[in-house]
Amino acid sequence: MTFDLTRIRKDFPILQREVRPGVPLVYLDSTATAQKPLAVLDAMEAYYRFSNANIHRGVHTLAEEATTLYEQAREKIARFIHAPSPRQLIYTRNTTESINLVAHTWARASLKSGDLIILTEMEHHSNLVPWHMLAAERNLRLEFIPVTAEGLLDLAEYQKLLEQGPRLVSFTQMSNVLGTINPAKEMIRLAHQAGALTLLDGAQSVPHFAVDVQELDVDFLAFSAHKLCGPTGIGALYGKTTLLEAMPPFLGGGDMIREVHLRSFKPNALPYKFEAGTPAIAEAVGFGAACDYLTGIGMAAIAAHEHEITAYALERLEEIPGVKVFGPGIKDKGGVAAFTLEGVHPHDVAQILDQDGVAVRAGHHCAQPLHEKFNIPATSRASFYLYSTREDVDRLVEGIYKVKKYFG
Ligand code: 7TS
Repeated sequence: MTFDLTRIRKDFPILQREVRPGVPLVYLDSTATAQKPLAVLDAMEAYYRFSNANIHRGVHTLAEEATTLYEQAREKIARFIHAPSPRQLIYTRNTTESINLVAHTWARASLKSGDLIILTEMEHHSNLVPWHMLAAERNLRLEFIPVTAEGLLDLAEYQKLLEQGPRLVSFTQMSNVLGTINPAKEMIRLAHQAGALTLLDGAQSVPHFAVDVQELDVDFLAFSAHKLCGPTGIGALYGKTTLLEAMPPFLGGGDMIREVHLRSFKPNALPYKFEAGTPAIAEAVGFGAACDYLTGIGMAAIAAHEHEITAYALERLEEIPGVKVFGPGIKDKGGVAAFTLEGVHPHDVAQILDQDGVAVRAGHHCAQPLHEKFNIPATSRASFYLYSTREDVDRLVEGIYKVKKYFG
């Protein structure tokens, strides 16, 4: 199958809009959230128009249809990450909630005072703060794999940290700022060798290249639908069955129980044990449709396209005097280009680019410690996805030259 960029762009109605009359949108903020194709919008609308009902509770036709759609979506998402069984795929609200779920259940039940968790300096706040909170409660130790000047993880330091006998190694497969794609498989192997469990933050990896939980042998994987062309409000946690079965439930309420008495309850089987209350049903349907959509195009083709666009973007950005792009070279980098422009605040860069319809994000991108490491308060960040074009990059570059002119 060939990668037909023109066709793909037609699948995304929002890419046809103008930000202001005569100013077409150049969307370069897919790392924050991806745009949604018609396949996802239609699946969610069809669910509400024809099949809306609460799940797992009714015998009527609509309730059965809704339940089937919800569970079929789970199967699609589980297949998307090559999970052995859909029972291992728990719906959450997003990556953040998936990580919090592991912190509140497995970690809270298993870790004791003095136990060590290894994280990295490039983590998103959602893979830092849950551990800060638990560390304060349980007197845990947190150590961080350093990031090198080029934006790679220092694996020699990682090996040294492993000698301290950590219980968990939790890290991102791809940085949302540097774009660094970490050697997850090898890092997981080393963690296991040291007797630790592993949690992979897949928020930026699962949308952009094929992630196979069995090949990685990862214990937990967290990701969000909205970054892979699905809706907001839903994400997933994958876990190994033995771990999930041994973990206490997370939130209490309807659906997560097998039986309830006035003074006791018995938790439900997997995956329902972790899904309390009426879930995001339409969103689950949209999540499944998004996985189908990406699979239909092919994750390898998507990754190859992003690689080409990112390589082009790096080449063009680096030729602009005063621009510094953070993170490794194209060999180790996904579709993210965070940069500074000498003498101009990143927010001003983003604001002026917006006048030309170019949407980039500015700030610390929820990775403040990483920015502190590089001694900068913020960066402007352009990010790419399957629908990004070379023309998008050209418009970005033209915009940056305008910013330079504006600021003299
Ligand atoms: N982990 C990484 C690596 C991320 O990039 C993000 C979101 C999250 C976790 C949290 O995902 P959520 O769906 O739970 O919010 N990153 C970004 C970003 O870079 N700009 O906006 C959100």
